[in-house]
Amino acid sequence: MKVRRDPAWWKSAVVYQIYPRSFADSSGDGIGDLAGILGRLDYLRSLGVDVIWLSPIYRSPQADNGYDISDYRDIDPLFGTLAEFDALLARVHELGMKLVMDLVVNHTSDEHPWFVESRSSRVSPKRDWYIWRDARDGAEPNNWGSFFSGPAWQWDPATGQYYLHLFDRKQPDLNWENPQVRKAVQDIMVWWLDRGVDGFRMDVINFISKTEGLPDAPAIPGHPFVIAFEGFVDGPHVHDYLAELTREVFEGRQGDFITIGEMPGVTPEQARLYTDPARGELNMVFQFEHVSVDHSLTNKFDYRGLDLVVLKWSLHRWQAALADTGWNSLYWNNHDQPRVVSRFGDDAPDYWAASAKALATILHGMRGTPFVYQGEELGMTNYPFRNAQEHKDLEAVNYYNEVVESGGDQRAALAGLARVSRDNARTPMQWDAGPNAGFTSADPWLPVNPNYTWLNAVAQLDAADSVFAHYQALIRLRHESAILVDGDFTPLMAEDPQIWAYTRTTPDRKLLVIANCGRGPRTVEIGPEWIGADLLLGNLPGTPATSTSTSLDLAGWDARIYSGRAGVHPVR
Ligand code: TEU
Repeated sequence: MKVRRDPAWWKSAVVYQIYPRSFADSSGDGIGDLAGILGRLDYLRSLGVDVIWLSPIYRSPQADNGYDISDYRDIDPLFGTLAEFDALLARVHELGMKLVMDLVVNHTSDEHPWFVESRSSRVSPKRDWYIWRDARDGAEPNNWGSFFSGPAWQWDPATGQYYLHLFDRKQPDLNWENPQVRKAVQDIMVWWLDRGVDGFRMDVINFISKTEGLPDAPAIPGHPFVIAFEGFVDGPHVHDYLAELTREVFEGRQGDFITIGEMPGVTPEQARLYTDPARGELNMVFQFEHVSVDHSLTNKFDYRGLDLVVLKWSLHRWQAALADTGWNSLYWNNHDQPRVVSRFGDDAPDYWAASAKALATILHGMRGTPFVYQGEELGMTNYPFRNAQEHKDLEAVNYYNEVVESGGDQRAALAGLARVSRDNARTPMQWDAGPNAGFTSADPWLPVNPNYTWLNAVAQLDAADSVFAHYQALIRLRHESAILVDGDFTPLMAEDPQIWAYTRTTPDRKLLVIANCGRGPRTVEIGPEWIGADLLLGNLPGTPATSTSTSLDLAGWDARIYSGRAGVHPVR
């Protein structure tokens, strides 16, 4: 019998992101690798995730930890070999999971042969594969700034022009207007799909089409270079390029694939276009609004603190925007974001576990595909940074140097870095209480968070009330409850600065997701319709299995999911 495949299988899936460098080191060089991942697949299977997304493992000079690729068809020796990749992929499939590659094609490494060729001469056949411009008045062609500080242009003395790099100078931007570039990207994707991978997470894929003429961004006083979002976010041809890519790569191909677009600055309106199935572009996008609410928009290290009402407003408006058309990705964490329990939760000992579980409950109760970033399922926290030398990430290092050089406030810069630095997410995975948290037998490339002695996988795998067990339960719920996938989303108490609550409803069922996002207890009126509702999941011991009143008494960081039947008010 022919099994009919559901093209939208990813709507009920949960994705787990691995940052290979920090996951598990089998070779004893202090850096995680593919064989290390292979050895930990049973752990992921027991967590229950469906899809594994690997941050880049291709050959790379590692200027930006692999987001600078010099060969798209090979594995970096740091991580292993193609044969080890094949073995990993085979085992992932045997265990019933899927594997997604990170596709970084807005830019390459400056050491990629395409760029080496492109910079070799102004008449090189690959000159037009990148974005080269003459100087303007003896300086940069426009005022665009790099995400990693300084201008987005690098002077090339040999050929007397600048090239564009929205990220590091070792990450030159490809020129997607050139059809040969688009064909080359399609060929890479086909090559990996032929190898058996199940899809792609596409890095900054809404940056690939730049505004005609590369106009200056509106100036910001005191800043010679500004990140010119208007110049490259959701640009003029991006939808055409993505539709073409999807058509050329996936049309007629058998299998269950997933495509996820990473899209800083994307608006809900644009996200709906990117993910409208009728347009054939992408399955889902990562938007950035909810991870931008606690810092200044022009300087991410200028930390402003959290306003829960704004955070709720943001995620809720994305739920509404993609309710009828399109699809959300749901995430708190990835390799670019500080740890959520330290950021939006409370990592003090008494509240650490409850707040990690509460935030997980809120996210996994929403409509969209949840993503879990390695260590999040253990409630891993931010690293206790004390000085500038502890930061390894080029974004942090460049920013700090810029502050020092411009005579800025170094103390404030360090405080901001400690809160927001990407290295918070990149410390090694905490497997056990042994040396280096069981991550490596050597010196790890980035220090292990000192709390690994009690915060580790082994300590949690045996405990029924662990953060890990809570993630397991949430993932199981996602698989078992169609209402979590399809149910309508309705926010409650939107203006409450401490309670996060919403309902999910289908014609015959309803769920209430409610969390107290603070230390102080709260009594919350939820109305008679929830009397008799069953507790599907809670995060504190002793919560009654059924609600018996029109109000709930919530302890600090109490989070619950109740299940009721739509239109039924049982009388007790
Ligand atoms: O990140 C895109 C991005 O714009 C930011 O999230 C970035 O991490 C930075 O914090 C901006 O301040 C993607 C990757 O996820 C990131 O790791 C890469 O460094 C970047 O693209 C370049 O490839």
